[in-house]
Formats: sequence, C-alpha cells, structure tokens
Amino acid sequence: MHKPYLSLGSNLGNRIENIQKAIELIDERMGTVYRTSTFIETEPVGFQSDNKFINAVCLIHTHFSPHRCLEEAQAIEQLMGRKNKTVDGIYQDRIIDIDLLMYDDVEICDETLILPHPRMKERGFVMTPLQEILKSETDL
Ligand code: PH2
Ligand code: MG
Ligand code: MG
Repeated sequence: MHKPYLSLGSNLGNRIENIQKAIELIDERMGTVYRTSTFIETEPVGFQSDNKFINAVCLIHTHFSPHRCLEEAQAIEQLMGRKNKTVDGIYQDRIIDIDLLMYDDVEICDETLILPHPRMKERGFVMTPLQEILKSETDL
C-alpha cells in the first residue's frame, strides 16, 4: 500500500463542488481517500486572475504506481472538463487541477513527473492544508 498526497485546486464554477467531485472520483478510481484537509480560499499565485481558488490536500491509500496516479489524476481532470493547462507558459483559470505532491519517500525526475513536487514548499496554498494532514498523522 502506498500513500501519496494530492493537491486539489479550483477557481472556476462551483469551486467547492468541483473539489468534492474530484475527491469522489479519486476515491472511486485511484484508491481510498484516507484524509482530506480543510478547504481554503486563496488568491491566485503566479498569474493574474479575478477568480480566487479553493484549495485542499488529500492523502490516499493506493496500489497504483506514481505514474499511474498521475495518469488517473489527469483522466479525472479531463472527465471534469478541464480545458487548457497553460497558454504560452501562463497558468489559466481552471475547473479542477490535481497535482501529485509526494508519494511515500519516492524521488522521481523524468519528463512527465517530478516527486516530491518541485514548487510545493513555496506555495502556501499547498503547505497550509498539507501541514494540517501531516499534523493529524503525527498526533495519533
Ligand atoms: N495553482 C497553480 C498556480 N497558482 N494559485 C492558487 N491560489 N491555487 C492554486 O491551486 C494554484 C495557484 C498552478 O497549478
Ligand atoms: Mg497545479
Ligand atoms: Mg496540475
């Protein structure tokens, strides 16, 4: 059993429902969602938009490999109607974004996947909900 952490973000449509739907689909298609953080509202980081985000992090239990988790996360994004990822290297508003943050103690760096996620430590919208789950895991 492996224990990846996933980051979820939405800044279009019913953002809370989008995150909840993504969590349901993750639970159906990837493994068991074992912990879900509080949902937080955050300002867009790294691009200009009037649309604030809802962000959350979840911890799942899965038998999937890191690359299989990535493929499944991308399949869920497509299923939920996610359009373009970046345009000319600029982030875009999105219905849903699902990013793989960490996967056990695995370190990977290839064309499709870098683990742990290279930008997570500088992102409050990732670290705040992530630390909430990490804390709940060590408080036991
Ligand atoms: N995701 C990004 C870029 N900027 N800003 C916030 N607040 N939340 C995000 O999820 C987010 C972002 C790239 O995926
Ligand atoms: Mg992202
Ligand atoms: Mg992404």
